[in-house]
Amino acid sequence: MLSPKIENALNQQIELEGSSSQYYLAMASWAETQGLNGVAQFLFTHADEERMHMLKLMKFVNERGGHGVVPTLKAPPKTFKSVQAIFEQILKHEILVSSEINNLVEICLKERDYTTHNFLQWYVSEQIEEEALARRILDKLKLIGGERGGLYLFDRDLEGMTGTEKAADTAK
Ligand code: OFO
Repeated sequence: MLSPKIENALNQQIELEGSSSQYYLAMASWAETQGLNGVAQFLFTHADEERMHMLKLMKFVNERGGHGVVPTLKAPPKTFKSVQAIFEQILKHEILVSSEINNLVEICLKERDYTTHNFLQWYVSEQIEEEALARRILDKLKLIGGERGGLYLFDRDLEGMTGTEKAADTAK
């Protein structure tokens, strides 16, 4: 059984994962309007992954006798400055998510909730991957430096990928 404190903290994380999903969805849609189909596809997939992160938490909360609440989300931005700006925001956002996961882990230890602590380890590993992927993509974009031909190839590289792992391989 979850303590009210842990239930509340997990519901806050549900909200954060839900807003990550909306955020990436907004980026994906903008990228598609710019003809950046590879970037768009990558971000649409990423948005789905964030929704899965939210659902996984929701199911866990319900299984443990709590109530996973569907969050009210703020509207994400509609437009973005550039592809590089998008990936800079993604890295910043993922660093924030990692720090929230770490806070959650700490609360679990303080409350001696080892079951939730164990469950959260999946998120701890996932955050390492997400931050590393954003950094690798950003490094590539910095190398390209806004050059159109480079951006075209970068976009083509991302096209056809369906998950962060595949993307991580190509972004190396
Ligand atoms: Fe859910 O990992 Fe990104 O935000």
